[in-house]
Amino acid sequence: MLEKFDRYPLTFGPSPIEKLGRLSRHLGGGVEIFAKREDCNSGLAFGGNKLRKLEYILPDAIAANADTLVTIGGVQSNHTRQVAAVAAKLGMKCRLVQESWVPFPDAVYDRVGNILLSRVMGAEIELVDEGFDIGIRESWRRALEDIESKGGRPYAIPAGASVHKLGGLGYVGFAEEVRAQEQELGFRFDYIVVCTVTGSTHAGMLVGFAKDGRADKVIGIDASGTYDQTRAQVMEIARNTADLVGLGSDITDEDLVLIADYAYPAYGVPSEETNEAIRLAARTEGMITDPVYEGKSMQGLIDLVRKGYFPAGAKVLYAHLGGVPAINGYSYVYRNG
Ligand code: 5PA
Repeated sequence: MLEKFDRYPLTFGPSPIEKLGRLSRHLGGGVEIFAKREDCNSGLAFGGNKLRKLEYILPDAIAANADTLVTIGGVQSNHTRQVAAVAAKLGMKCRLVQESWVPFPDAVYDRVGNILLSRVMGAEIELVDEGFDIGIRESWRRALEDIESKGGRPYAIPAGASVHKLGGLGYVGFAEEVRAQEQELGFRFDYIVVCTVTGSTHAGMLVGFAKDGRADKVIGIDASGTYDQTRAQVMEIARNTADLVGLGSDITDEDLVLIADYAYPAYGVPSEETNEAIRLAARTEGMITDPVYEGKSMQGLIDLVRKGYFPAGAKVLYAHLGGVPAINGYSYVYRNG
């Protein structure tokens, strides 16, 4: 589906799929859980889902002769860290707008984890006191204008690389990669579980898995806490991406499964149940998930298995999208494990 698009390789190649046998058994053994490890997909500053998206965006930035990548996120954004890494790798400048999306009181929240890594990689960081919003932000527009006014050549990447014309392609590629891995494994996954916030990861998967009739088997776990806006954004990106790749069929509202139940108490704030899920994955599999994104989709996965949402014998693929560095911003929560 992606042959006609340029791709700039930023990842190691197909990310590994591993069976989470101890976690599956702990949850009763009725469902087989696997993880696709997008969290170790690259050597660029710990990797993650944004690199797969950026592989299809970077050729456009290079063709535009840009000299500065400009993007936006929260203080502990994984996305901004990955853009900083890509800019360093390509010898470009990087300007990051980091807003106060998370009302989190840890004393070193803006000193450790992702933001620390972005600073070390040489990104210019502007901290802005604005709340959470996955849409286009004024602060980001101002940063673009500022660079232009100083004679720079900025390239605009929206939050999560999502509302960008090429932002959905990477996760169409994810679906194709899973299909190839299924050939080798000798079976098909019945469900794919994914964490959804700015939407292009889920949207790309919808288009990629629509090709073999599995769009509605992609189970999105909302971590934004702004369900309606996220749902609308996933749908819009999915429709645009379907057009772009020439899918030949429509993505419908019924295809989009997005579960709101695990985003509480707020974006970026883990509930006690999220923390229990993080500990369980860590203690059964040595697999680390973060309190903002993957811990919430892990919580969703565990709860859905316990509730019998997946039929007996189902094979469920948990997309581990990265994000581990942010756990350092939550040191007080995990001070005793
Ligand atoms: C993020 C996003 P989408 O934004 O494509 O829906 O992906 C959600 C997601 N898991 C899931 C991890 C580890 C993520 O980092 N992160 C954002 C960020 O600024 O880091 C875009 C919000």
